[in-house]
Amino acid sequence: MILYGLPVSTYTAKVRLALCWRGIAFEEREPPGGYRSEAWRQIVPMGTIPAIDDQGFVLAESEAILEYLEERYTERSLLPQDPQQRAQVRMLARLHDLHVEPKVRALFALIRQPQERGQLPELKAALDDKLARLAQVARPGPYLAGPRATLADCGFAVTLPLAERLLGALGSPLQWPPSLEPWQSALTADPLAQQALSPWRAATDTWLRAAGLN
Ligand SMILES: N[C@@H](CCC(=O)N[C@@H](CS)C(=O)NCC(=O)O)C(=O)O
Repeated sequence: MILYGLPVSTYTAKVRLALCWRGIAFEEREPPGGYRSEAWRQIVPMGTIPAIDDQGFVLAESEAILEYLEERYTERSLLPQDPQQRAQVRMLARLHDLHVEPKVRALFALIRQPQERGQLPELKAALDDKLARLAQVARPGPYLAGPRATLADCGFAVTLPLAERLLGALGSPLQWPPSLEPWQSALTADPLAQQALSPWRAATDTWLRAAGLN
């Protein structure tokens, strides 16, 4: 199994975390020519990372990758057995990709372009609203969908610490909704999660330092 991605990429970290939680051996490579390049678009036409190559089967889109891994490998599944619980996990995973992650990604412009930082209060309010909504939907136990990690946790485990890191660097610390605090503590104490996220954390720190932030 090859995972194509970059250390700083949040969606690469999402898939890396699933691979680590599942115990699936993989080798990580950078996309040939870089993401968005013509060379990479010959392999993944949309030019995005991550993608996997499983013995010649190439697949992009993180959620499709995670679902493929569920069907291809049965050990240490990240989906519950019960249909309603499975649906709840998938719903949370989509909330991440469609609603929460874009609000975190919107902060990237403020890191890259200091002249944009006047937008911080507005962008932070939009993110706070999404987190409050997430806290209404998810009842951490301590993972987002119950006592064990599921597909629902993979994206949020990257994106919410990233939001905390970016807002801290921009001088406007994130206030976690209280019901998400046990989830945050569970991830911090989860060795596989920490191992999977460490390349991404280091790359994020490097990115922020290069932008003159800490
Ligand atoms: N929906 C895609 C999103 C992946 C994504 O946005 N990846 C970023 C890096 S974290 C990327 O490739 N950006 C380049 C682009 O969108 O052209 C997925 O889940 O894999």
